Amino acid sequence: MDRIAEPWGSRTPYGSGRQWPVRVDTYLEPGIDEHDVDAWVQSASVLHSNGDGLDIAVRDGRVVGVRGRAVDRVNHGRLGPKDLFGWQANSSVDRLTVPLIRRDGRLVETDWDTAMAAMVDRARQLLAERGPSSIGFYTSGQLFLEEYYTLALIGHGGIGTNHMDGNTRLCTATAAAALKQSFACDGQPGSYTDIDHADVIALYGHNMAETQTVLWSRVLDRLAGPNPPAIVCVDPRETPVARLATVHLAPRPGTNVMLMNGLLNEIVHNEWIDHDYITAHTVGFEELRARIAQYPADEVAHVCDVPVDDLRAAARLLGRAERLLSTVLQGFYQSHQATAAAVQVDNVHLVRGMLGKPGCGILQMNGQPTAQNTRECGADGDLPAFRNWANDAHVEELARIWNIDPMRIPHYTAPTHLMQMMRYVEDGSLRWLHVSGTNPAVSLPELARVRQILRQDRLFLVVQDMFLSETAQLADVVLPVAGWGEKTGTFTNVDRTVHLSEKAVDPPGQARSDLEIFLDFADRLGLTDKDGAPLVKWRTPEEAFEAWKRCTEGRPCDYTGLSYDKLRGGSGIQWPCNDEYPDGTERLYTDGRFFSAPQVCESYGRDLVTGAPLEPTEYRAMNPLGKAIIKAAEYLPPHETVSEEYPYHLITGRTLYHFHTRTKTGRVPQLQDAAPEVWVEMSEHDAYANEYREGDLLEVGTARGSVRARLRVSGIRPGVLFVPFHYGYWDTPAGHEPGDGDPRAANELTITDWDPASKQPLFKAGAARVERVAASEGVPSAAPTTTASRPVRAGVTQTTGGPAGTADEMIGEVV
Ligand SMILES: Nc1nc2c(c(=O)[nH]1)N[C@H]1C(S)=C(S)[C@@H](COP(=O)(O)OP(=O)(O)OC[C@H]3O[C@@H](n4cnc5c(=O)[nH]c(N)nc54)[C@H](O)[C@@H]3O)O[C@H]1N2
Ligand SMILES: Nc1nc2c(c(=O)[nH]1)N[C@H]1C(S)=C(S)[C@@H](COP(=O)(O)OP(=O)(O)OC[C@H]3O[C@@H](n4cnc5c(=O)[nH]c(N)nc54)[C@H](O)[C@@H]3O)O[C@H]1N2
Ligand SMILES: [Mo]
Repeated sequence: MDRIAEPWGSRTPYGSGRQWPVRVDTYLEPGIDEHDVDAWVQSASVLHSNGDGLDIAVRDGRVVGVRGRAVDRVNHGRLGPKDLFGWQANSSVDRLTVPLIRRDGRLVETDWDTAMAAMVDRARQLLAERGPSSIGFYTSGQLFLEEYYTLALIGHGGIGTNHMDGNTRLCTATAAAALKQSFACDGQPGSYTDIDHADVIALYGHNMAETQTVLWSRVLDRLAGPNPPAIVCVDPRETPVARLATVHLAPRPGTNVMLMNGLLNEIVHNEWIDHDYITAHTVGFEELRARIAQYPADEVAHVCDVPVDDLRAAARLLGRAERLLSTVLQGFYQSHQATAAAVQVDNVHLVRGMLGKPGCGILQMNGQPTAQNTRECGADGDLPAFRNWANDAHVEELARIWNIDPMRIPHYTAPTHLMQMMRYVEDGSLRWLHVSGTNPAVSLPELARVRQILRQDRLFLVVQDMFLSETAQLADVVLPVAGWGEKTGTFTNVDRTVHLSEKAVDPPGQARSDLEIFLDFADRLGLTDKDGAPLVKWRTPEEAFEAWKRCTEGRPCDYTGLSYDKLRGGSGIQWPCNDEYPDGTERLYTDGRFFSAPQVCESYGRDLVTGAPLEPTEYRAMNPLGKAIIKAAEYLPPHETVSEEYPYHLITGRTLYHFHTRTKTGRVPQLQDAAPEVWVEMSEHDAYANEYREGDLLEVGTARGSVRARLRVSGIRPGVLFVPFHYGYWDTPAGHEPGDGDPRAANELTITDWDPASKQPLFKAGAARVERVAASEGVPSAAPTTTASRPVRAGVTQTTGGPAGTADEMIGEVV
């Protein structure tokens, strides 16, 4: 099957409460078939958060393909287009293979000793002259658990800086913040198997069809089977999810809280609620009831600009569902009032008592493959294993595990979030920044400012990457890393499933794993514990994993029952996994018990409007018995909104075929050809009003900058523009400066602003104008036709992969 043309593959229908059938997807390099493969090495996908289990095919020391793992609980053998083809990026000719160092303004090749010494010398000097707060770490949602835990120990316990964050700040900070508000602790309550049982599935700002393609196949198979679930979709674009929805609400961007309050008001007003559950297991219901009463359906429909009948229809589905599954992602997390909106989805479940039972799940989704681990391990600034920085007993316990003085672990205030770290770099207090596995020169908002900040002479910038990314091009030292398939480690997906990913092949040239680099860094800095022994007490991934297990003992994310051996051979396993739950745990909160007791909880919560952390005493007074917390929120108008000068709402996001800044997918022919260049989506209504045509070259401008892109007339809501954020400048032809000449990165346009509670930047909340630069001459834009960017008019060539995009499917029992 051509899996570029048919991203979700063949249907294997199944009914409510049944097992999702197995379908094993395989793609091998042309000319290779299964018996040419020397070894199949166990792993899982790292190009999204779904965690599709797969085996890597190796021949002559090279990766030659992948095959889905039939036994894995996540995918039952299926793979998506990025899973099938994305691995080819590993063998690109332009991988980084030796360290680079800046000399006389230019990056030149060097050896590991010189590169590491430069980085360590500068860190030492700054520590002596300016202290730990001059040092910062910015990591990823794409490394392995073992690497994050090591980095967290070095940062929190060794150097003692509070300036540590992950690109999870841009990604799933709001998922964590919402879970901390509602349950006082991170960790997804739900399970993917809830799809097998649900009678209503609600997707809030989540284009699952494009961003977790295999999870969407599971939904498609339910839709094709007996007793299909109803689908509620909340998204201003006509995504593949919206097209199959029972009710599609396409709200005005930035009005999610208004919409949620309206839905909750309908649900509560109609008494579609579980009073016993509310009384036994929650606090805060009366405040919610009073708040949402101020959001009558007519007014909500007006502000959100959705038909009031659709609003009521959606509320009825949510209110009468017997098994409700909700998923939330960037349409909420990166929009105005992110945490407040995401929390209202939790509230729907709490007032309906729809939690901890088959089909009744909340998935405050992650985006990146290992984002859960960034958060768990504390590489995002939180303390490891969901410890509470504001609880001295938690800090002392961690200090005991690490054998250091508790005062060495910064906990005087909340960890510094990335946008604040960038500000510290800008004003010169942060002078040494280590960036691993992320490309901020494309993925952060307001790129002109970001480039200026990262380019400063007084900043010492270290970038650890597989490729010479836009960010690496600005670095003082570039360290070449081993990527997925070239190193061993574990990672955890959205529904808490832990997978082992084994090393299949050697990395190119002198590249080293992130773990090896972190260990070398700690050694060279001479970091020690309070007895003078080396601070980091492990050398291998498996030893790091064993150390992590000890750190999680007794915490919500308890890994003590897992081991590399246990993760080998079968399916991934969901945490908590310990003596009590030796096979892992399908759902959290099954008995209405939470991790929210004041002495246990990870967080005391924050004010949703100001973001101020609650004091321990305030939390104890509010939730002394450790129940779930129903937190009401008022709707506030967005900071930036449309005006005469900037009449369109601008939202940004993804397409099915690319991953982020394309450092991998842009190097894979099947994926790059499916979505070769940036485009801008506009409704037919707006195109007609402006006399624009499909394929016209438009300039999209905001108060920050501009981007040139060809027009795709799509099913997007009138008044809204969409620009995918994948297109940076690493493949800019020689002689062009990134950002000059052909501005195409969506983040040239986006605003420096963030949610007060989660500190997640607002990538989907801006005002823009457009003008035409050149007419199309009848040539359509190159945007994919299989996805949300499907053209409204015929005449655009369909997106296909041809023979190169063809992969095998085997439907049936376990092979
Ligand atoms: N193909 C692919 N898959 C990926 C990734 C990728 O780059 N490519 N990245 C992974 C990562 S890290 C992430 S975080 C996830 C993201 O996965 P998603 O969140 O599903 O993807 P996005 O396209 O960022 O945004 C989802 C939707 O939000 C809608 N939206 C915008 N503004 C609003 C609003 O105000 N209200 C509402 N209700 N909706 C709005 C957009 O129209 C868009 O369709 O995907 C993961 N999977
Ligand atoms: N406008 C706009 N901006 C956005 C978003 C949006 O929707 N709109 N979404 C935001 C979201 S949700 C996310 S997650 C971010 C993503 O933004 P980034 O994190 O900047 O995106 P990536 O391209 O995934 O960058 C990861 C880098 O890590 C490298 N890498 C891969 N594997 C490894 C490894 O094992 N070790 C090391 N050291 N490096 C590795 C890759 O080559 C790549 O350069 O973008 C955010 N920015
Ligand atoms: Mo993300």
